[in-house]
Amino acid sequence: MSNQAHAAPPIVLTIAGFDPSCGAGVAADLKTFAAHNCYGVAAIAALTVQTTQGVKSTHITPAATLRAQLDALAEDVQLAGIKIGMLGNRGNAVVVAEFLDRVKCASVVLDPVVKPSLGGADLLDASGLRYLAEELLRRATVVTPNIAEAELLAGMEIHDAAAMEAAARRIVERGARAVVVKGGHMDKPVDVLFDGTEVMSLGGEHVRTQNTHGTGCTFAAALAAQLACGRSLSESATLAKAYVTKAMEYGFPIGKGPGSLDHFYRSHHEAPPRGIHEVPQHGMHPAAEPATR
Ligand code: PXL
Repeated sequence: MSNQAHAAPPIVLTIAGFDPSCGAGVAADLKTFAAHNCYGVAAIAALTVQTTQGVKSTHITPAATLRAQLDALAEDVQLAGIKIGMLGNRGNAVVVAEFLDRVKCASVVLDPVVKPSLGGADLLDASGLRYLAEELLRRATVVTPNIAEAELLAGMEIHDAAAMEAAARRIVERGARAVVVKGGHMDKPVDVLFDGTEVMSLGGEHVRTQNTHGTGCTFAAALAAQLACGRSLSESATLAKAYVTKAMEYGFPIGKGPGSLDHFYRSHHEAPPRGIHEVPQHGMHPAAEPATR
């Protein structure tokens, strides 16, 4: 056993809900961080009972317990980035705003999760949504609503690309530093990035797949990982969209509802199989190779 110390990868925190089917929420975030060579840590804001077929119930973590998880983590490790997903209620949204004020992390992605896309129990209560819009929005580096969430945050209906841009501008007027309005549910799945100065369209084609569970969480987590690695917002958003698209293309069914993304498509489908292109030089079994980074 080697006792040499390796440098830690960037540590990225997700504050979100747990989905036992592991398609969405904290599990999707941690897989995404790992796929980006980041070390993921997590504070659980809610436990959901859900399958690939939908959210059956939610059990929100008491605010004091969420605060204790966050404070214990921040006291122990240096956070390179934070991704915020399902919070459940206003009490937990307040805990997160106060935490962001204390830790002053440079990269914070806020995914304003309100309803599960498959239907079922709400993931944030009405007063929590108001608090998110008034207080959390302006504490984030970037906020990543889908169309339904952008309609709520901007207070307008969105039916086309022009309305997506108008909503993005309104969300920034209402306090966000930057926003990506995700157009995955539109005829053309183009995302609109607005950073207060420039509007950028992130192009895309529809992936014909049923395996879409957790795409929103995965996009926000990939964005957080890229920002934590020091990339610019536009580059991070472009790379995050490309990652989600590929992970969807390689998705697979795991149950009766929409299937999982393949968060590790790069190693499953794009890396050369070990033993064919890479011959260990030391004569040991490959599993006994010393770790390298
Ligand atoms: O995709 C939104 C989302 C976020 N977080 C959790 C979820 C869901 C959707 O189901 O379950 C825990």
